[in-house]
Amino acid sequence: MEQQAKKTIFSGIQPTGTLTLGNYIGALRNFKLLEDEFNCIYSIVDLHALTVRQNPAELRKACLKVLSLYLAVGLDPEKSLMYFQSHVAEHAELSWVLSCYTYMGELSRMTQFKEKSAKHQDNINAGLFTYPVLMAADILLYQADLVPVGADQKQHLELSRDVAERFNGVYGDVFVVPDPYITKLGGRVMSLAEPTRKMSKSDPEDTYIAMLDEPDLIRRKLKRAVTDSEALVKFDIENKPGVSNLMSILSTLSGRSMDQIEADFEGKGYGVFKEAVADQVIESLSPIQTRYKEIFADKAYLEQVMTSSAERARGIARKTMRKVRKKVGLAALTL
Ligand code: ATP
Ligand code: LTN
Repeated sequence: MEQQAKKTIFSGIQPTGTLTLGNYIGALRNFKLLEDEFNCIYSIVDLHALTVRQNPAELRKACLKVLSLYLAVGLDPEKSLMYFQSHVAEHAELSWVLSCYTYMGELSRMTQFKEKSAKHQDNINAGLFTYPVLMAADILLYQADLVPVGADQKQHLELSRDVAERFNGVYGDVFVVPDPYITKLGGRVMSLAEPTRKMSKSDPEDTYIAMLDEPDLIRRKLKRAVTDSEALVKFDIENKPGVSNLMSILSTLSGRSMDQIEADFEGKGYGVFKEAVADQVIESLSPIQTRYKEIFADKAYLEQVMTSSAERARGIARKTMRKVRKKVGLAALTL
């Protein structure tokens, strides 16, 4: 039988702050699960991070931290391409071209733009507004079929599809139109303090669990997580968002079903339940933390992964960009 080419997966994580349990469950964990079945490209989207003011030294460190975490969850640089967005100039170039095929009205409707501009009122910059165009450029440059992201990114993905279809409509089949790949369970881990909002690494420290939090801290944070006064472990997002969020975390990490969790904690109260969630989170994160420490200390290895990945990524990006330049009518320069 003829072997079908593997589909391409593209995703990215911003090197802003420290990665959370939300990033792990919604993104990183799935990245690893997809590695064998797909041709995977995972970017560290450092240009996106510039939409919010960053301390240069901290940003540089955060980039290496994310790469180390990619490797610590077990991603294999021989199989998955892990590279820094800013190392491939074509991202910025395609982003400009695509911005000429994206409407102001579309960008103004993006909830993330509305949320982020409310949060950073002193710095509502044009990059924050055109953020989704750069994201579309990321995806379309690599002709990705599927994009695994948390549910919060669905709207941005729909925009990427619209822009790709619009461009293809004018110039023929230049881009693969990407499909979202959103896992149902754990697609959205919620804040520990306000369980109706997503857990976010740019929120205050006690509202999230960081992937690198020490066990004691994880326990303390979960103990303080907002629940309700019913003392009943039951999955009901509407009326019991806090408990449901903790149940989702436990279920995704342990593989236990919601029914099973409800049965296991019947009549047991929230103290015991929260301890069990903490045990599971610690058990899932600690092997990653151990590997992370080794990898982050090995700067030569990180450098080597970074360099060889950038080369490979550039090769793919260059090919798409050549096609785009030709299609839109930019004169070819043969050097
Ligand atoms: P910020 O909070 O600074 O906006 P973020 O964590 O939302 O950052 P990214 O770092 O770019 O944004 O997200 C990386 C990936 O993690 C994306 O695929 C995103 O969908 C996913 N993700 C982020 N937060 C959550 C969450 N609470 N639950 C599930 N997935 C999440
Ligand atoms: N906006 C995304 C990060 C991101 C991304 C991408 C995700 C930038 N470019 C391309 C998937 C594909 C976020 O999660 N905040």
